[in-house]
Amino acid sequence: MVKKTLVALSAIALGAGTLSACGGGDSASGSDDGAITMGFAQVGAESGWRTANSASIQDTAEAEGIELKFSDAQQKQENQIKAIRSYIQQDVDIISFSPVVETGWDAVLQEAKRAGIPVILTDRAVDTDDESLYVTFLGSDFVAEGEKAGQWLVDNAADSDVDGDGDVNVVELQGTTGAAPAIDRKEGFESVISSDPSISISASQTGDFTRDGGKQVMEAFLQSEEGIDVVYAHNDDMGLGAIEAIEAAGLVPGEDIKIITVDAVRDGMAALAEGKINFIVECNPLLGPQLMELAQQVLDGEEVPRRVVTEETTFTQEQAAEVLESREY
Ligand code: GYE
Repeated sequence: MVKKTLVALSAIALGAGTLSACGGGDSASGSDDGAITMGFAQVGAESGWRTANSASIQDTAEAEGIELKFSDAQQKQENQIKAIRSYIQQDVDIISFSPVVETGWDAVLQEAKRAGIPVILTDRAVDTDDESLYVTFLGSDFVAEGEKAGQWLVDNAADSDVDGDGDVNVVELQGTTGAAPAIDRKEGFESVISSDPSISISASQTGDFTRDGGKQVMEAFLQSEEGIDVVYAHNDDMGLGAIEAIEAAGLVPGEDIKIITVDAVRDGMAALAEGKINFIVECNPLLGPQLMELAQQVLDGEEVPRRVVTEETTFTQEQAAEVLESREY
């Protein structure tokens, strides 16, 4: 296979059909010269987490001599599907992607299967009845992340009843509607807080995993909701947007309103260490090394586990202050 340089393709380039003529013409079963070609269809660049994730995948591919075709779908499923189709046309050795939402992938995954190109899911899961459509899924346990967030709130319920009315009134900033981490982080959180009748979610809306989205939804909540004690944001970026809205309303984030988020990217950790966030559940974006190793194993014909779960921890304000300096992302 001809060695090409790492290509970053925008969704616009994909739309313009610039990829269709680049087929290598060789088989999709690994390459004779040892160089693997991977097509990676990324969700977008919506958050600090995503930026770190993309960098990890691109840097590892470069270090390992893997030829990476990388596309940014700008959080649109249709763009991801186009990208995957273009990788099939180009006859890459292996396809990986992080599905923006869970459903609606069967048709394009069938096409990859018919072309004999293995697919590795990374970061987010798909909802399908046909398990043969992907080889393995590498990523976090999002339900467990939601449970950890809920457990902190249950353990700190008395302190979190900021207005002292006997009820812990939570507003939730959900991730992208239909995305695995939004569905699972909600489910995990709700299942744990249900053990404490004083805690309830009074409003819940999507902020699409972006800082701006979190800010706008929080502004609306501050207008419509009485006595908000806690914000549960499905990622740091939305939590950081909520902080801006809370400060603009003349309130003190972390004190007047407690904030729980997921990810533990550097900006989130800095806000946690500063006292503006109260608790962060870690979600590790550095999936590049494990992904490239899995790709190599699959193309070498080795058995790989169906599910590879990344290991993660949680951070309090004190713990964030300790590790902030050495944080990798
Ligand atoms: O938590 C969020 C990002 O899928 C785990 O997507 C990922 C999530 C992450 O936009 O910040």
